Amino acid sequence: MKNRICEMLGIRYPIFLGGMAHVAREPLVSAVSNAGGLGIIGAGGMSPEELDRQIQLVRKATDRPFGVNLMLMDPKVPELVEVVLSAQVPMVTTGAGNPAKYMDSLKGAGVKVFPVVPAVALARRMEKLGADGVIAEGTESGGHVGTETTMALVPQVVDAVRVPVVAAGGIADGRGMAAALALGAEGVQLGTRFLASVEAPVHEKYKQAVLKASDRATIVTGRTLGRPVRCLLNKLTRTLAKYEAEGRPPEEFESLAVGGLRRAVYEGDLEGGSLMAGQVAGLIHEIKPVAEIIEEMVREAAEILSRGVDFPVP
Ligand code: TUI
Repeated sequence: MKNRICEMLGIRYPIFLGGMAHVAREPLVSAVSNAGGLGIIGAGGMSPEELDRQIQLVRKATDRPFGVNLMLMDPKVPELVEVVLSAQVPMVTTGAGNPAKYMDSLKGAGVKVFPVVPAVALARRMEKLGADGVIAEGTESGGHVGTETTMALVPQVVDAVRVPVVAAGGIADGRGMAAALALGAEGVQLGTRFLASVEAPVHEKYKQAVLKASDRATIVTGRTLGRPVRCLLNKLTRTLAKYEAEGRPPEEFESLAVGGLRRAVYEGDLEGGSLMAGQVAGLIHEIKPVAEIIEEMVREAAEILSRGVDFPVP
């Protein structure tokens, strides 16, 4: 039986590139699609013109399917949806909010929609509204996070919906992919692993910071303000955590945090930037080409899943 996600989207492997704002752009997006996964343009922080240009660049670099991620806290989402529709982008993922008000226009145009869901209730609502699949993302992820872990969330979402589930958060290699499939997911989405790739258009210092990270190198800040974001610990995130603990006014937090992701991605500002990364940063020891990451992951997952067990089966 063929994998439902591969069949629906016309891809070889059920591996999505996380739609990371400022990171999931050309040439990373086409590298993932050309390697048999699904490249996804992170439209967060883009103008409609920039998104249109990125779509054209991806189309020049690959004939394979790709998607666009809409970061729903972005006030420009309605215009970005227009760009997606007029460019006939085949699939969209959404994050950091409820995409209900865009579902009809996207589905009406034949766009496949995979909302990121941090909880079972939203997964059910999205399926009712016509989502083609859902991405169950655990709190291990980098960037904007929910509260539930991938290990606990994925099987609960799998039990709650009939559409295919993609697991995200805490996956960086074939072991993680095998685990996700064992939990009932039919695909995986990776961000941090692809950020630390040769093709990621990210400052070298940011990539090196991911390689240096240990298991406890990340922290979530902004939960008390309703915007929980996981980043590598550095001067900025330590200060933000201190401001929150002291109950300082949100404006003080915001004035430090604003522009943090741009400082990390474009300037490699290791102390003043928001180095968004997932808990798997500690698992990543080498910057590799995307095709190698994908091939190794698929081979490792298949090998693990073909093993028997070393205890008696009752
Ligand atoms: O969206 C993400 N991760 C992100 S977005 C982002 S951009 C950013 N830039 C600067 C500061 C802050 C953010 C960085 N990382 N992941 C998908 C995701 N979606 N995780 C959690 C959710 C989510 C949360 C609540 C999805 C839906 C939701 O619904 C709430 C509701 O309205 O029901």
